[in-house]
Amino acid sequence: GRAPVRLISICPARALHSRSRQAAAASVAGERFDAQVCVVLGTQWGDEGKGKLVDILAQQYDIVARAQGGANAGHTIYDSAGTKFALHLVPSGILNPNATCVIGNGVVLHLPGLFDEIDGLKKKGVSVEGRLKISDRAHLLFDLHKEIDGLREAELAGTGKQIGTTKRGIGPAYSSKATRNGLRVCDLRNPAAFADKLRKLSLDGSKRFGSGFAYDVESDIEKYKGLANQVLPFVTDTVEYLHEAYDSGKRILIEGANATMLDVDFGTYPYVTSSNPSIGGIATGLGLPPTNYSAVVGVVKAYTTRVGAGPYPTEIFGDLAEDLRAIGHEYGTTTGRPRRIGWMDIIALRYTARINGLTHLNITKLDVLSGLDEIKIGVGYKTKDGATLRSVPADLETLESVEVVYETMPGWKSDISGVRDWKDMPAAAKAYVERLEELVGIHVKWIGVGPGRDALVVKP
Ligand code: 2SA
Ligand code: GDP
Ligand code: MG
Repeated sequence: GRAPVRLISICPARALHSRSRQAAAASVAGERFDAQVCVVLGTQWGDEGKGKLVDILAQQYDIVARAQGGANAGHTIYDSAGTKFALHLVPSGILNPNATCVIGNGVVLHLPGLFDEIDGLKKKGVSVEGRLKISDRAHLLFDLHKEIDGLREAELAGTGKQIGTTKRGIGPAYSSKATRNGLRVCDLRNPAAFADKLRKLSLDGSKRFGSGFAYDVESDIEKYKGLANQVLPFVTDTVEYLHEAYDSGKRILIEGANATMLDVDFGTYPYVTSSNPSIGGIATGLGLPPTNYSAVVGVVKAYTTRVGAGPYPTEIFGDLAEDLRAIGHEYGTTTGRPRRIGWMDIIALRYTARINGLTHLNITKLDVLSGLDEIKIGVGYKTKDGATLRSVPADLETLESVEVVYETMPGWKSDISGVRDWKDMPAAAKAYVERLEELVGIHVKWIGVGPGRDALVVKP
């Protein structure tokens, strides 16, 4: 049975309201993080809590940039007053009024969605004017891409092999980019050529999907005349902007979206997203080279979750999964879908740590595990023929059939959501974090103990 004390951590806004808390939030990440360029990446299947760390670190950075993905991403953050924000395209640095946010060339951009998001921010008192820069090389994601996403998923439904996409048009938009018939933000500067290219793109959709393809290209062409006027003031050459900022000593924080196990190259293909949420996608998505990165922080949930279909070796079912889902609020930030739940997977984490060259870890949602009698850590994959795998296999048949070897550690009974100092952490919680650190071989710098800005422990 689980101790009721765990339910306390459900309320995110708890005790976040006072002014003194706001002051505390300013230094919650610890002393100034000594990295001129810091990259924050998801190390599992997404929703590790990247947005929260980016929001906190943004207080120490001049620029916060997104490099890949689109509005499939959902980053939930709470400001110091406990107000909730769900961001999709706008970088999670936007709540810091001193930060300039950049949407890089690697992002696929749905303009109506972007302006809805900007309106939503405005209603909550957050203005993006003068602090949002959008790459003129970014590809545009149109309603036609969303429609194709839905049509493809519907086709796959018959085979039982749906990806479980967010239906935000991500795969089709990156397909257009790779097919070389996509439209870019810079195309908005030339309305006649824009209209011509969009008609050609639409024709491609109707050839492939026939009468099932209901996209009204002419009305979208009209709509984009207005959207072009709206967006062009934000548009710039972000490669030049970022390099000049870097050369003048400005501090740049890069926010990864999705995660390496969903990477189109390294993830559980085809159950992946269509970008590279790993370190390479940061370089291609911004034009800022890896030799400029001084820290690569991997965000690691203390357990794992996955939304969408695909292999998931450490998945948990039944009451425990439901319990963790309820306490951790494990529902999609974009779609509201329940997330699948599992134990920590060290084989996958070591694999993603290697690929990304991680320098630090942020363990998140440790509070959600409070009250468990024991906690499992997946430390090995055994194949049907008895072999032990040292890394994540490429083929899904093997991955789906592995037997996970677990280590079991004792849990802790007390609520840790109020802990702010490593020395106040229960011994069993410390032991769990230290064991993860030892298994992955990378220093854990931050530990999340709640969704609020102040709910962070800096580990010595
Ligand atoms: P897509 O839409 O083509 O990128 O979907 C392909 C796969 O990638 C997964 N994916 C995600 N997984 C976790 N979180 C994501 N963002 C939202 C969130 C998800 C939501 O923050 O909660 O609200 O459902 C995200 N975006 C894409 C997706 O589930 C597919 O497995
Ligand atoms: P992202 O996609 O990686 O930015 O993560 P999401 O925002 O989609 O999902 C993470 C969820 O966990 C959000 O609802 C956060 O508010 C919440 N969260 C982040 N860190 C913590 C933590 O340390 N403890 C708890 N309980 N919740 C957290
Ligand atoms: Mg998310």
